[in-house]
Amino acid sequence: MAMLSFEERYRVKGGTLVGGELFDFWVGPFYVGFFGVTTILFSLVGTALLVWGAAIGPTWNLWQINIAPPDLSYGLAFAPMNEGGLWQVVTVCAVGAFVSWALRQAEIARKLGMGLHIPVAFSFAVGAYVTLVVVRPVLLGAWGHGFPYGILSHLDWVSNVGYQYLHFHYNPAHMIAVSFFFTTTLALSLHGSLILSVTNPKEGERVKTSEHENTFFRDTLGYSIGAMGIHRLGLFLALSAGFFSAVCIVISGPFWTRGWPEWWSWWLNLPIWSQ
Ligand code: UQ2
Repeated sequence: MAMLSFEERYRVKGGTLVGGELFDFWVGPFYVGFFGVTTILFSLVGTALLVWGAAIGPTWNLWQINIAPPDLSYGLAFAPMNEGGLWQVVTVCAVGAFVSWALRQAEIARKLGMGLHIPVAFSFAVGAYVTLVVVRPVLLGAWGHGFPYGILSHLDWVSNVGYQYLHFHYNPAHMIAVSFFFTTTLALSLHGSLILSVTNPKEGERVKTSEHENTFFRDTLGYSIGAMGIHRLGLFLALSAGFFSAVCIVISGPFWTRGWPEWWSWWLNLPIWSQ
């Protein structure tokens, strides 16, 4: 079935979480819905505020524009607009837009009778961002612990926070997150290359079958994880990468304040080493 006629047939009413049939319509190819409207509103307001912040700031240089969180002395209070209040409102808009987007995905999945895997997966990315700009700052008692919105400034923030713990690569959750990121690229490179190798043959040759896919990996590794399995593995690896990234930053400060290399002294302090 041609894609466009499929879409026509599956443009069904219902499945909405909020607003009944009020926003239950399409504009061109796009489903609108209540959360489409809130996504647009939050993104437009947030983007306009970032541009306003650039306008009242010292530079239009795209790399150097910086919308910084309030000074630590403001704690968890509201700050004046030009002293970090802008960052606070932009953060509300960003969280509002990301959550709206996840709920719009959920509504579309419900309409199509699909599982909620996509909004659940997207929620891990949103959760990592919320951990950085809400959860960790709240646990540390000041919005000033959020990261600044700017291309170079957020890189400086990552570097500074890393050095605050001497050597962030000794953070055990960071180690796990990095391992999951690399394993994700391994899994997708195996899967992407396998699928292209069987479905994109030379001119005049036949497309190969799932038996070819299984046999290739049984011949090389003695094991094939299967067509469903590789996607379950990929989702698990990717979500774990995002999850452990959030864990590694939220434990830095709230649960461990010294250098991360020192955390490993638990190993040297095991009773088995004492004479
Ligand atoms: C596979 C399979 C696929 C695949 C891939 C494999 C037919 C189309 C890539 C091979 C994957 C394995 C053996 C798991 C590798 C483990 C890690 C942790 C990267 O068997 O089934 O389906 O795409």
